[in-house]
Amino acid sequence: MSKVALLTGVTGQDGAYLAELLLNKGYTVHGMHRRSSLSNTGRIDHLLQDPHQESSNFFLHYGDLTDSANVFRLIKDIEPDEIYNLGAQSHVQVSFETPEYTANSDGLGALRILEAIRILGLEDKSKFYQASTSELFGKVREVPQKETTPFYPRSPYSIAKLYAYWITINYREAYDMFACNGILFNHESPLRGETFVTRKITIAVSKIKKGLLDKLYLGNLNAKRDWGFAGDYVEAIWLMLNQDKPDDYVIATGETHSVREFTELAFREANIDIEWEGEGVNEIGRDADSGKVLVEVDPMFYRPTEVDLLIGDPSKARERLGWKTKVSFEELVKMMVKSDMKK
Ligand code: NDP
Ligand code: GDR
Repeated sequence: MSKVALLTGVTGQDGAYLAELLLNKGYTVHGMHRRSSLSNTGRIDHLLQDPHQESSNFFLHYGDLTDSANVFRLIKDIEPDEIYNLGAQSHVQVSFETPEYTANSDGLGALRILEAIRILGLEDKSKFYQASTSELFGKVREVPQKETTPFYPRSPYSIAKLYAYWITINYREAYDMFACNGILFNHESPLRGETFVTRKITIAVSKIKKGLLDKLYLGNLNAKRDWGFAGDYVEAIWLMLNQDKPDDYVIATGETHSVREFTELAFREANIDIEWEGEGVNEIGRDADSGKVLVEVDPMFYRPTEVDLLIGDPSKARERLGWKTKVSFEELVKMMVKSDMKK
C-alpha cells in the first residue's frame, strides 16, 4: 500500500515541488486548492492525471484553511499518513495590508489541522509538517540563526507563523503527535511567485533584455537573505516527517546576499553590467555601457518594519537528516534568469 499525503498549498511553489517529489516516491497525493475565477493550477498541471483512470494517484480537493468544516472533512475522508501544511498568505508586505486574514489562514489554519487530527483520533496515524519560516527570527539577535535563536517577528505574517510554530510544538507535547516545524529560510525557483523580490528581478531583467520593459523598481536594496533552491528544500521537508522522532529544523544554505547583489548578478546573467550610484531612496543602477538607468528605488516597496539580515545555520539538519543544499546562489540566479528569458 502506498503512503497517502495531504498537502495544503499544493498550487504554490513548494506545493508543486513537494507533490512531484512525493509522486516520484510512490505516494498517493491529495492537494487542497482554492476556488478562483482563473485557473491556479499552472504549477501542477503537468502532474495532474485523468481522475477516471484507475492508476491515478494525484487528487485535488477544493478547500481553504480558514474553513474548519472543510479541513475536518478532508482529513476525515483522506486519513492521510502525512499532512504537509504549506498553505498560507505568504507575502510579508501583503500581511501589513491584510493582517487579520493572514492571522486566520497562517496561524489558525495550522490549529484547525491539528485539532482535526486530535478530534478524529488520528494522532498515531497522521504526521504533521508545519511550514515555519526564518521570518520568525526577524530583528537580528544572533548570527547565524539556528533552532535555539530567540524569535523577534516583525510582520503580521511572521507573528501569525509564530502562533502556528508554537501550537505545533504544543500539540506534539500535549497529545504525543508526530508534528514538526521546518524553519525554512528563503527558497526560490523558476516557480517562485512573481511578486517576491527574486522572481520580480529575474522577470524584469528578462523583459529589459528583450526591450519589453525600461526599468525595474525595487524597495530596500540592503536587505540580506539566505536564498536557496526550493527543489532542495522540499527534500528536507520530506526527511523531517520520515525520521524516528519529530523535531524542528532550520533549513538554510548558510550564506547571505543582499537584494543589490541578487540584482547585479541577475543582470550580469543577461550580459548587462550595473553600476550603482546614490544612496537609500536616491540609489539608482545604470547600465555600465549605455548609462541608461535600469534600476530605481521606489519607497512604495519599503515595509513598515523590515527584517535586515537572515543567515541560517543548517548544522542540525545536516547532522540529523543528512540534508544539505545542492544548488549554489550563483546557480540559482542563473537558473531563474534562464527560465524567465525563455518565457
Ligand atoms: P506560495 O505563496 O507560492 O504558495 C502558497 C499556497 O498557499 C498557494 O497554494 C495558495 O493558494 C495557498 N493558500 C493561500 N491562502 C490559503 C488559504 N486560506 N487556504 C488554503 N490555501 C491557501 O508559497 P510557497 O510555496 O513559497 O511557500 C509554502 C509555505 O512555506 C508557505 O506557508 C510559506 O509561508 C512558507 N515559507 C516559504 C518560504 C519561501 O521562501 N518560499 C520560506 C519559509 C516558509 P493559491 O495558489 O490559490 O494562492
Ligand atoms: P521575504 O521575501 O519577505 O523575505 O519573505 P521577499 O522576496 O518578498 O522580500 C525579500 C527582501 O527583499 C526586499 N525587497 C523587496 N521585496 C519585494 N517583494 N519586492 C520588492 O520590490 C522589493 N525590494 C526590496 C524586501 O524588503 C525583503 O527585505 C519570503 C516569503 O516567501 C515568506 O513566505 C517566507 O516566510 C520568507 O521568505 C522566508
